[in-house]
Amino acid sequence: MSTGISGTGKGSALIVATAIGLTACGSGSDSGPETAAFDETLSAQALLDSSVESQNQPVTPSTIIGADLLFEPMTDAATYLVTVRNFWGMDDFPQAFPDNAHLSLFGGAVHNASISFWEIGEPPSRGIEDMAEAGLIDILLSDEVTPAIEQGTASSFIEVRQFTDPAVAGEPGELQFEITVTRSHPLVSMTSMLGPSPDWFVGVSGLSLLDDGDTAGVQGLAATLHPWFERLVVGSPLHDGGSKSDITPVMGGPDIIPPDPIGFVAYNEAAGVYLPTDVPQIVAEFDFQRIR
Ligand SMILES: [Ca+2]
Repeated sequence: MSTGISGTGKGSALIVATAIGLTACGSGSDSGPETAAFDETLSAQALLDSSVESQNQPVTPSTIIGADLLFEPMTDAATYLVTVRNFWGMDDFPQAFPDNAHLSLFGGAVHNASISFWEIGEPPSRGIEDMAEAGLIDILLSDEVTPAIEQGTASSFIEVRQFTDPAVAGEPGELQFEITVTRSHPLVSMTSMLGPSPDWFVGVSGLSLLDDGDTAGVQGLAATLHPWFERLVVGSPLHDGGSKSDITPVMGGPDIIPPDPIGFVAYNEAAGVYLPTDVPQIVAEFDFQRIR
């Protein structure tokens, strides 16, 4: 039985919402997390609790209740409003917190399972390295996403040339943009440098906007059978791109050649410094809300 809390299958983030989330969450005040120590489990449970209350009947997260859906769940295409929330701020990450803190440009692709642009535990591509070190997305888009589009494994760019503000007094910085996915290309990979930083970034890799429910892992096989999420909220850990060795939020520093595998870095509150870690620390959130 599904719990509604499942991994992406790619290890980069945590899925916390379900196909029944949108109307149950309401459209009023933002009930999102206020700190970097966001607990995805609580958030998911809150969504599920409110879903159950509003429908006054027990549901499982992958249950589709037609009357509560705003959009036909089995369409070929779905368009989402993506809200990025940046939790990186002085209050929770005080060590050398930069005056010009931001998330840099967002780059990536809508694609299928035949291609991957980055993975935890794998060294970064040139495009991902440049994104993580410099905040630039041109190599990623021109040398990696463009060939994928030409080969049919990707359907479109994700290219958002805007910065996202840091969190201030518990309020995350926000950025919004739209993406359109299709059954042939239902996956999203996108990244943005935590700026300034040596090679730290946020993002998702191969995140499916189809609700795989209990059949996760066979999405290619069963894509036609899955509904689109009405809303999906994904926490992004702070990733270490593996190509720079410094560990304070400052640009540049010594190179690691060849690059280490992509991993995690986290602000250790007790020590008051950033440290390499195997434990993901959420610094941003991507909220996918279906709008068409
Ligand atoms: Ca590094």
